[in-house]
Amino acid sequence: MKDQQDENKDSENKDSENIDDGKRELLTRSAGVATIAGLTAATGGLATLASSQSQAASSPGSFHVAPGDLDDYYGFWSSGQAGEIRILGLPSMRELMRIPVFNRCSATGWGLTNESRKILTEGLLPETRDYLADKGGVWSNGDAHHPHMSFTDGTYDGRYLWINDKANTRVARIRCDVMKCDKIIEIPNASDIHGLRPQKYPRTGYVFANGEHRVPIPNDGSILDEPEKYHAIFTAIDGDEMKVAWQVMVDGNLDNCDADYQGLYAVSTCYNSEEGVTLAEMVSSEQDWAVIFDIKAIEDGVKKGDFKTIKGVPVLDGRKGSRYTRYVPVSNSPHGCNTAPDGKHIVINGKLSPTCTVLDVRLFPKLFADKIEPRGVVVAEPELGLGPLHTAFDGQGNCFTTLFLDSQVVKWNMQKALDAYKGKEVNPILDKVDVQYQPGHNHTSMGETKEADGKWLVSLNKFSKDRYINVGPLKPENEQLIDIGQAKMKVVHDSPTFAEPHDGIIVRADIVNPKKVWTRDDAMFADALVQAKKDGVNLDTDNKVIRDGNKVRVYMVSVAPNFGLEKFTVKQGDEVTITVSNMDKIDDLTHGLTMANYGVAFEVGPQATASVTFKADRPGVHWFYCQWFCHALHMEMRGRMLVEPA
Ligand code: CUK
Ligand code: CUA
Repeated sequence: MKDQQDENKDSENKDSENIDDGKRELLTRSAGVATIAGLTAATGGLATLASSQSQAASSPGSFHVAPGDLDDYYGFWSSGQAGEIRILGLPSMRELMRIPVFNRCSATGWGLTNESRKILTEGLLPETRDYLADKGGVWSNGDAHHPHMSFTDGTYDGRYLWINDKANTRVARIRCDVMKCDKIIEIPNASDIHGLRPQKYPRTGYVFANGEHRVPIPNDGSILDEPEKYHAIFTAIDGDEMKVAWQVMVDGNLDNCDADYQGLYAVSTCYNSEEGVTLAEMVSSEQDWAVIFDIKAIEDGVKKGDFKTIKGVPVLDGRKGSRYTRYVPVSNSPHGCNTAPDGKHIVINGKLSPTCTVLDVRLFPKLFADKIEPRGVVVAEPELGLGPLHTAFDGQGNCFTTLFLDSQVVKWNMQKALDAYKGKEVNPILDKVDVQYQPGHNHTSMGETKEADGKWLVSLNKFSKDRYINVGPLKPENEQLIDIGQAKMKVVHDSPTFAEPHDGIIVRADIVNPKKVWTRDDAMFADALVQAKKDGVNLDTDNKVIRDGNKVRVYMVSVAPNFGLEKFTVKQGDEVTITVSNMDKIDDLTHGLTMANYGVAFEVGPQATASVTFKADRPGVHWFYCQWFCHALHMEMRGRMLVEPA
């Protein structure tokens, strides 16, 4: 028994050593950032509040989902530089599906099929399309940070998800009925879309997207090393049309954003109010801003023509002094921006400051009427710990903030923070729990809606270090499930994940109702249907080869375990389009088509049609086969493409 205790103690020590190492490392790395060193002393005392390291006992709110049982929530996770969206089940934290968006996908053919290439190219700016012309035509990377669902009346409605691409300045939409991306647009005049949030009320509506990095507008080479002429842009996208509705030019740059529950305002965090281009310049000032956008005033400005049309979209001037914006001073380099489910408060997370700044949206009209100073909308500023990045909510007045440098999540009470700001002697901090290690985003079940239910919190930790058996120098991230159903938070599950979910949302399962099979008239393959009609082909029944000059269109039906054609012949140099319709009606009966040694592979879901076009420039016998294990005779589900030498 004693041995056991010693062992536990040893591993506890090991853990805390590792945290300290991490902290030290990160602090040293940011040594140039003078403010951080100062903050250590300021908040050192809080460390004693940290709850115990031991997390051995299982939680009363059970996270265990037995084999065959279903999860209560969907998790929609971003994947950072992997460029996709992942669907998880919660509380089990099992990864259920991946939705390719900004990446290429070997399994589904995303980026290769005609249907996906249309989505990946139709929303590009003409100059980007030109740039990509000799590079395969589509971007093959993305940096997906912020997945958020469409809202109706302050809560999720299960229609769409939107996500940003920081790498190539895009915003994508995912249809939740089939869990596939159906639109991607490149945002003009901005550089590197970061923060993204849909309007919560009355419905989405606008999707707000922050251009993070400042660049010349237009960025055509006429201005280069003159940073004072760079700008950052706030964009409102019409989420139904997937078109830019309007843009607002701001001072400083933009980081994260959120919308209110009234449909009147959006708020963005702004770091680099200094408008610097080097690290030292960007953190030189003690103060940055939260920028508030007055949606109605902006819409009015658009109506009245108070804008410049740049690259086809109305751009309004929202720099300081504009009637469209207000700049609320907050401490240096704020990061997360989170609207509380009470509909009244927006939390600005300090990052370099150990504090969060709470804004009261009910005071915004007064601010825009110039009846109060910008700081007049600040109603609380609790000191929470080192490196506050993002805040989530339980719907019962409590907030959960990730502390990147402290490797902790802190639970604090909004009312107590408001009282403390008014001078009452109360400590808003209720609890702290260690997480492993360095958390970025966190999210509570339904936490960004008015239906926040206070059951689960997930902390998305950037470092896993020693939590898993070593897989080499590149380590997984560590996502931890935390039971927040009781006064004290409890970490109940570790879940490794590949690079690098920044953000996720946890949606009650009853809100999301995807189809089990496609419907034959789905817009996703409407073009294939049009072409088939022109060719006199019935996609549902016909197996035909149509020659049209050096273009060959091959139509096949697939029904397990058969392709409709056992072979077809083309000439070397032909442009071949293969269109496959999966006429199996059974739930989960997916087929695929892989053309051997041609780099061609794609998924065809039940009742779906998918197509791919390639040049048959390699003569010989090429087997095409189904790569989705579909039947006892799956291996036999294949045929030949015979390519006659030129
Ligand atoms: S950002 Cu990554 S941890 Cu892109 Cu939402 Cu804060
Ligand atoms: Cu069809 Cu395997």
